[in-house]
Amino acid sequence: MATTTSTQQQADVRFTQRELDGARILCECLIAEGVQIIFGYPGGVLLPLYHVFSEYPEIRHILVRHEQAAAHAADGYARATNKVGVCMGTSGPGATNLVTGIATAMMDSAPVVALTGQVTRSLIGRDAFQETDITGITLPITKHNWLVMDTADLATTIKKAFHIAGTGRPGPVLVDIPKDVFTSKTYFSGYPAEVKMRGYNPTVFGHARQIKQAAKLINEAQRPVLLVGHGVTTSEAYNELMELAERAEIPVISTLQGLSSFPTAHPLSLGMPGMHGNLHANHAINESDVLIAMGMRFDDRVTGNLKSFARNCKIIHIDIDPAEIGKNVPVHIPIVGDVKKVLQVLNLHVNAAKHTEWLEKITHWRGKDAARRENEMARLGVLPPQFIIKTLGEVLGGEAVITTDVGQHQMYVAQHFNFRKANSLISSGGLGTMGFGLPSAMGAKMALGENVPVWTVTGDGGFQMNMQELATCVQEKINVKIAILNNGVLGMIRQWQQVFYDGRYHSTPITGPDFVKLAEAFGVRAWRVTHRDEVARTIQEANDWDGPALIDFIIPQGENVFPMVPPGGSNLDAITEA
Ligand SMILES: Cc1ncc(C[n+]2csc(CCOP(=O)(O)OP(=O)(O)O)c2C)c(N)n1
Repeated sequence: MATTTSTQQQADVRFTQRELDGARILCECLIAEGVQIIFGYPGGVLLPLYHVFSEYPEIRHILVRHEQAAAHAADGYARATNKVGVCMGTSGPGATNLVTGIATAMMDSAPVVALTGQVTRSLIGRDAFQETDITGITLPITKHNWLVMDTADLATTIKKAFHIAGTGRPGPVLVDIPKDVFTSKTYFSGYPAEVKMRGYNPTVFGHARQIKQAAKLINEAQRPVLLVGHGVTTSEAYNELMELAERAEIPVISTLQGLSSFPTAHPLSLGMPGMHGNLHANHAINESDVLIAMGMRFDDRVTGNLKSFARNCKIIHIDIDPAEIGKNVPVHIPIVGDVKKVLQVLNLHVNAAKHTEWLEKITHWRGKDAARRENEMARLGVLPPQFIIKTLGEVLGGEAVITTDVGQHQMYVAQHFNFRKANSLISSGGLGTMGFGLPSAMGAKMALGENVPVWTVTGDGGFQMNMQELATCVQEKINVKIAILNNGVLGMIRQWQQVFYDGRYHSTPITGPDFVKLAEAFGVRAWRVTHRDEVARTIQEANDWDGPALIDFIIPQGENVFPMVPPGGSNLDAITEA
């Protein structure tokens, strides 16, 4: 009897000790998950959580100036490290402000957990103040989402959220938490060690027979081409890709997202294909007999008109997401699996080979392309954007990570930056989100630390979409560098108006503030550059500056990105001047 009582008493003590409110449970879970940084913005329903944050100094909360930036920053953090990035917003407007960032992460397969506050459970469905059905809104742009209706479900839901975001094909996951789920208490037995979800079992190892078939096809190929995308980065398959390319002497073509997975200067690198890609890359795909596509999804910006894309070859497609296989192009050998794991086996079966004739043909095309580029550089004025990007690559010497916004400058980076470091380009390719550049750079910088310079290259339009984040950089001491290619227009849209809409430039001239004064008003060091001679020196100075810095490069208006494949056109019909 006495023994029973004492056990009961002990259990009671433990019970009360481990009875926690939802806010503290969430913090315990995030710490157990290894979360060190959350990009967020408070609001009424989140206050119980912000109230307890100071008890958990392991978690650093970065107060952004707009929730969209929180989502992009979490995305940048995730892409830079392949770890899950975390962002947070309050119910209603806070949650909807996250939406663009969540959709961006979804389209580019970035692992993000978005936490949103929700109105109290009893108010859900009553058009309560700041109520939004955020799980409904984000259903098509998340890998999965939950509304947590019971504090007792919080820990397992968070475990599942991180698991889903970071495994298989990475992607964003949203967890919506009502205010009174944060405040009500429950017994917390610790963060679950593992999670089982019926119906969610990503296939990681490719099918052995298909891998062997693929190797046979590669061994017999006369004109093979590798077409690599973001999946190489997410699975960190850089060495395996290099081994395959060099052993079997196969040229490597990269989508925008795959660009930094293979060094630009490598003799086998053909750069980017597609709408603004290299002509020689498009020709090589067209004339290849075996196309080995991996971790890429045959986006229309890559393929151009599908009727004329890769008509003369057999296609091997390696991708972790089975839904990608056969979605846009018919595939001869489908391999579902993680690119790294598949290549590790594939490489065992691929023979050493030389493709001298094939490479000579490509060299011939490449020569024509190089001549076109030289002509382009020669005719350009005092401060051409192409020159700035080339110089940026030279000054930074392969150390830096570059994020971009969306527009002409993004394509100049893709075409002219010399990528030497694996996973050094972070850009919104799938959704093409203006405003991505600065906040994603903030996330990447926080992830990578002091030794890796992080630069964002942005346009004067895109920068104005999230320039308020300069304040975040100053308050939180985030040492990012910003290069604005300032042409006074929404350049890429103006280019389309020039080429396809008779040059009627409606709503594309765009004014901006004096970016140098603006930066200084925020407490950011800034320079204006108007001539080639100042470019290298100023980049070096900004890079060496111990704090956030901005360069306003005044570039000519009306400069265009070539080559350019008209939308819906064949990649072989690229135009090279307007
Ligand atoms: C949020 C958003 N709105 C609109 C667009 C359409 N868009 C694509 S490029 C572009 C112009 C970008 O101009 P700027 O930022 O000045 O860069 P530039 O093209 O001049 O380098 C626009 C409006 C977009 N991609 N994202």
